[in-house]
Amino acid sequence: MKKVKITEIKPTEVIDRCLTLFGDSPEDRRKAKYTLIGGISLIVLALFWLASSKPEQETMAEGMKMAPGMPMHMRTFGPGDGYHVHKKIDPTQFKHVKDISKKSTDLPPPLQRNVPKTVTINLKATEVISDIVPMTGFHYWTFNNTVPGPFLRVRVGDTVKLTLENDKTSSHDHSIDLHAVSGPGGGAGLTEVEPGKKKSFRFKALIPGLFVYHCATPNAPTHIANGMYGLILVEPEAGLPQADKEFYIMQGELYTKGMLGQMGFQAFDGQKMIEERPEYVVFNGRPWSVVEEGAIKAQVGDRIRLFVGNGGVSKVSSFHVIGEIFDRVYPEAAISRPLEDVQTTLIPVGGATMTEFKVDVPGDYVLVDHALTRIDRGAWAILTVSGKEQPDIFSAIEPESRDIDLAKQ
Ligand SMILES: [Cu+2]
Repeated sequence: MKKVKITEIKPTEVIDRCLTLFGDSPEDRRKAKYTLIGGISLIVLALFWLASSKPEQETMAEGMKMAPGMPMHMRTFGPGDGYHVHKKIDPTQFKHVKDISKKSTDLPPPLQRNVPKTVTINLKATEVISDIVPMTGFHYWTFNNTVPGPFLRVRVGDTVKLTLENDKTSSHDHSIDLHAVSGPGGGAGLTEVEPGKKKSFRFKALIPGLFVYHCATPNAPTHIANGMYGLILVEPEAGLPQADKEFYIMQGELYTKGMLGQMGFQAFDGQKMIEERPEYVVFNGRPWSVVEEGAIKAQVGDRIRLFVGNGGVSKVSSFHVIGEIFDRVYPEAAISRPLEDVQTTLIPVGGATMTEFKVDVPGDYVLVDHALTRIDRGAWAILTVSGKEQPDIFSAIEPESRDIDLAKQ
């Protein structure tokens, strides 16, 4: 018998020899050939589907709902219409904003009227590129090109006509849910708007308070984590107690693919967001925003009011000013029930607080989330108080020998 090397057999001959198993006639072999090709195709397709739908985390429960529009590696039990499909974007296609952070001093003064009126508010949803820290770019989504968005100020009883325009360059629809609204979705459903379009709605501000607003377009936490949040103050009929200075601060989180401090353009990381592991926790959009030239400035004796919100989307803030005690805190921004003499106050995610205090001693005060490791992630600000020293309240002294002896006992 002639020996045939394996390499001398052509693949088509192998197929032909296999097909003889299904019959001798050309018709039988033709049918078998198509059946074989069909079968192999089905197996390849099944293998591809299995490989692509395999969850990243083996611990994920089976039978989870996979929402439409959700990428294969992301699964959710949530009621929304799917985990965020983060589109790959080209950073050169978006407007570059030099400084994304909202100035803490950029807010309207107290309203000087005691009657309600109709107020018109125009906001623009934009997607821009800006630096989290120098050399670390990010695709921020904003209201009016800053994080947080504009501080809105109305009076209880006002009718607010709000228009949201979505910039034509946006890669997503956007919307606004204001917690000051009494009505479904806080306005989100009525303002969900495609790029290049506008939507308007009207609401009556029934309850005074300091309220968060944010984008609520699915996947809502993604839109918030990219920067779409701000505060609206609904002043009570009699206004707020007089303050010498008011400031606007909002805590937020950034979820980047690269670790804290990694340079280069950073894509958003949805997996870190769902695991509540922000790389940055910031005041006013980025680290170092309310520091140095952005620091809050006051004089000894000033009565300061801080409007502080928390966009989140995950971390409750334990807000504290190192070296000060709040004379008054409006917990969770409930204007009718202030607390007095408070050291640290909680700000829920999607909530706000107002703190008031008189600064007695000059120097630099650090504003923090007292979950203090978050300072390393960016959650700190500086209040610089200038004026005459107040040694009767605060000063260094020489230790007395009798005190030292007492300490040794
Ligand atoms: Cu949005």
